[in-house]
Amino acid sequence: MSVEFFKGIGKIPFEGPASKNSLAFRFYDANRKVMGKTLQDHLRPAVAYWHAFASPGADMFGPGTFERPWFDPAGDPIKMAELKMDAAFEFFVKLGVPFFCFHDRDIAPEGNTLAESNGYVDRMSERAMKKMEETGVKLLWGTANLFSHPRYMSGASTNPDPAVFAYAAAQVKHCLEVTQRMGGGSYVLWGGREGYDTLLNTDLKREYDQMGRFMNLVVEHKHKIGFKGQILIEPKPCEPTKHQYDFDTANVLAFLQKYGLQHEIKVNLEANHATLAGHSFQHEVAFAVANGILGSIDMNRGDVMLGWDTDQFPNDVGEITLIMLELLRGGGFTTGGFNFDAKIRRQSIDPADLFHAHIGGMDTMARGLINAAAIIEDGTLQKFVDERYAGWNAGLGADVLARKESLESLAKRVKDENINPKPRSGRQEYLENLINRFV
Ligand code: XUL
Ligand code: CO
Repeated sequence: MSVEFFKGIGKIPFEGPASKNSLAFRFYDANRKVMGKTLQDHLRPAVAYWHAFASPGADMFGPGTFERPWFDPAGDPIKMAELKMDAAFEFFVKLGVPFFCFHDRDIAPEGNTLAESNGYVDRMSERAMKKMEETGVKLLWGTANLFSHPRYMSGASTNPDPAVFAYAAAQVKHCLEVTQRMGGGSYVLWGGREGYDTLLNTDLKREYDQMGRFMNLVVEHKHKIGFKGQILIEPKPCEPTKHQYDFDTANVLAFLQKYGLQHEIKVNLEANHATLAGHSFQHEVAFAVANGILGSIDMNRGDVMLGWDTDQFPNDVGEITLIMLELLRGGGFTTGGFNFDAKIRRQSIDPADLFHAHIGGMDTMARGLINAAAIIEDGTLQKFVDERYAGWNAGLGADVLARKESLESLAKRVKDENINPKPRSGRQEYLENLINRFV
């Protein structure tokens, strides 16, 4: 029996909207059915091991503020990793969350050689698998940390030194295999340092080609070992580098097409990465859905007054309603889900703060999903959009799409059929009011 870390906190119940209990769900009723599927199956929420358990609460001006027994600097690194894992699974079970996500370096310490590090990861993943079996908690996705160690300071696959490329390849090979053993639904590649700080020392073309080669190697290995999960790239425009190559979904799509990977790799979007790229979160989800490459979503939010990746828990029901609308229109998740890539604030030092953060996030997502389903069931919004584009379904519009027209024939039709279009209102304010009826 492991030591209880979250003392005094039991299993988080669902108590309904009227509840004033801060340690209860008000909207996330896991088994409630919405459009034929339970909330849990729609949302597939996951806890991010790194923010919740590996991060000490440090920022660039000061050290960690979170007192966790596994941060004891005098402790044996493996014992500390075990303690951390016990607390993590205690948290997953008490929260009632079906999934978690991890980096190799979150669950196990780094050794002196890659072989030693891999050994630690194997040992800790075996412990995790036992706990997964006991608790029923599953792995949404795994990923390798290719950005913390100084060897990766100039990038992993995009490093000027091919030895770093090789090291990263070996690390990903192992983490992909561990993710497969653990039954992970996806494998994520976030290009944390795949970019540049200055073009003065950077051969951009070479680096892009290196990354294309790397991703092809990952996909080849996935097929070789028979991993059935989805490979995902996580776009982010900057931070830690000045410019990251996987800038946004449009950029990643172009990259995938250039290197022949458009049918192999999808995206893991993140709310705060979308806003850092100058897009709304909704734009990124809509763009990924429209292009058939939405894989999974890292759920968080930024702060409109701050220009960096604050990774806060979502709490804006209006915004999340629109995200859920795009998701439902796209048919929902298959192997993906909503991973809370979000951290509690540096001042949130009580273990209960971790519960409040996730409860709030899950409630916000549940409300958003219920609202979005009501908007879809109401049908007014879709009817408006359908009518707006109805001209493309038959006649002139259909002829253009069927390649029956040229510039010449269109010029002739405009003249012969007396075509003289009249502007029609986009009715933005009416539609905004319509949405607010459901929020
Ligand atoms: C960093 C970030 C990462 C990835 C996984 O901004 O989002 O945590 O999700 O490496
Ligand atoms: Co992320």
